[in-house]
Amino acid sequence: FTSDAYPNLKRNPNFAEISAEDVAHFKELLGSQSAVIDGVTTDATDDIEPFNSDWMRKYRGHTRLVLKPQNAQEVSKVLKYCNERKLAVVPQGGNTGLVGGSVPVFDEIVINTSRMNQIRSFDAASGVLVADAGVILETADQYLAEREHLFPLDLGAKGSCHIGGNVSTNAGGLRLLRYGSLHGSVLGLEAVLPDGTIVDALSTLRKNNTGYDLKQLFIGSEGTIGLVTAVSIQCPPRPKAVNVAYFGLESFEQVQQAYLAAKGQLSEILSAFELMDGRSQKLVIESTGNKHPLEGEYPFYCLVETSGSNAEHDMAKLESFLESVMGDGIVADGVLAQDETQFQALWRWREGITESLSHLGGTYKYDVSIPLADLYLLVEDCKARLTEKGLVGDDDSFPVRAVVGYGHMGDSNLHLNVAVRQYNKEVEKAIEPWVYEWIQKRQGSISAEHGLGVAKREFIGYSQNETMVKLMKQLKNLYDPNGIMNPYKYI
Ligand code: FAD
Ligand code: 2HG
Ligand code: ZN
Repeated sequence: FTSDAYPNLKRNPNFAEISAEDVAHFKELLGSQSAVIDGVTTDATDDIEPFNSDWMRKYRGHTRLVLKPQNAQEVSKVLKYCNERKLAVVPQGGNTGLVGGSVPVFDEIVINTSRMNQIRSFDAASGVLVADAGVILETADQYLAEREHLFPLDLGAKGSCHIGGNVSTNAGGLRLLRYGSLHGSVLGLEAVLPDGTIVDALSTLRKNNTGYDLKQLFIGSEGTIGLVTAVSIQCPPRPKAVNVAYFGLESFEQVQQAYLAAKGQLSEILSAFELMDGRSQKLVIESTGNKHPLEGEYPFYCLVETSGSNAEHDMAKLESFLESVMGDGIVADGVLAQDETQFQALWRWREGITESLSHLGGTYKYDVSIPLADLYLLVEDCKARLTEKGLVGDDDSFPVRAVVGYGHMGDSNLHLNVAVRQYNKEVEKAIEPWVYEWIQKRQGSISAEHGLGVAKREFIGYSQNETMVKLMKQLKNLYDPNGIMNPYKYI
């Protein structure tokens, strides 16, 4: 999978190589013998493999050292030492990132946040949660559920990803439409700069106009300027009633009409509007063996969720929405979840796509933001291009197994995924840079929510102009003059 993942990259000779003295030093820094077993892993055995390999098993690094500090003070000591020694590092949370950003490219030290996993405080009146960066998203949400609140972010990787990783990638997820971006809900954070400075910006205030809002720089910076050690976040009350509808449509034109109708009719209770194409749903059927909720087959499916305070009222609204769009011939067929089990089952048709694709071999992923009217055209054009080049087909002689489109319709965010039997340069060349040019022509973004990592590092220019890239480089140099933080990635 990985032999040619980084054809244009060479190890930066300015970085030092880890010595036995370094390892001894880290062992001393991270505490007693028993803590060290967990805290420093030095064997290049199976144990270290998961830290070197990304979720897609597409990118693989060669670290021999994983450090698991327990707090900002330990991170500070580790980073200060690395900075002085010019040892390059990669911050790593749950390692669910989809752009190869969370694993080393060469021998960078992995600083994993899994032992920084404490909830620090929660204030029910304000809804502000303060937690360590290594708290797993689902754990944070369960903690909040017990207190009738909700983490304002949800995504398919919730069982593994860390909230520090979420903030560092500015993850979008399934309900951004309702709860907004982390740039709005994160109130503060604590981070450590490469020189060991602890940035205490862990404010719990909703409003704070006292100078530059520096915390925003860490949101989405993918570990390139510092390591986030804690987050303070505004959490809404948990909705008392959550309902979901799943339906099939004959055209993308109708998908847009249904979205418009949902916004108009469900307005304040609308909490998700997700799009899945027919091929993506067939893949879920093939990999799970589950029976599809609708009888007929359609080229498009949508999942609509409402979250409100009155179950009966919300259900009546959702029923009347479904009746109206079916009556108007916009939606061909649809179902409503009648209980929690059906609710979860319907969501799995959307959340399970990434996992289903992973069973096919490799996947080229394009996480794009484009004006709504053209959202699905990208999938059609890509399919046509690969067909014309003789790369897609049903039997084993064709390298491409599926071209699918799905995503967060409500955010104009499409996930174009091209599944291949194995990673294949001919396929990659047929898609890139064509796909980026296609997006640029429509003033879109080549990364709506997953970030740039190593996968999109060369393509930032398709979405950011020279001035913006220059300013980013200046910021990077200011925060990380030795360039030790997540090198070879986008900046
Ligand atoms: P990692 O993968 O460990 O790291 C991601 C990046 O952040 C790396 O560059 C890393 O160096 C950096 N980083 C991690 N922790 C820190 C830290 N504490 N300080 C500084 N830098 C850090 N993403 C979405 O936006 N929306 C989705 O709907 C979505 N769904 C997904 C579904 C599945 C099944 C999978 C596998 C992934 C999905 N993702 C989605 C991508 C991924 O889960 C998110 O990007 C997530 O936020 C990454 O969190 P993590 O803890 O796994 O971070
Ligand atoms: C989703 O929305 C995630 O399901 C993953 O962002 C998308 O795998 C992908 O391309
Ligand atoms: Zn997504």
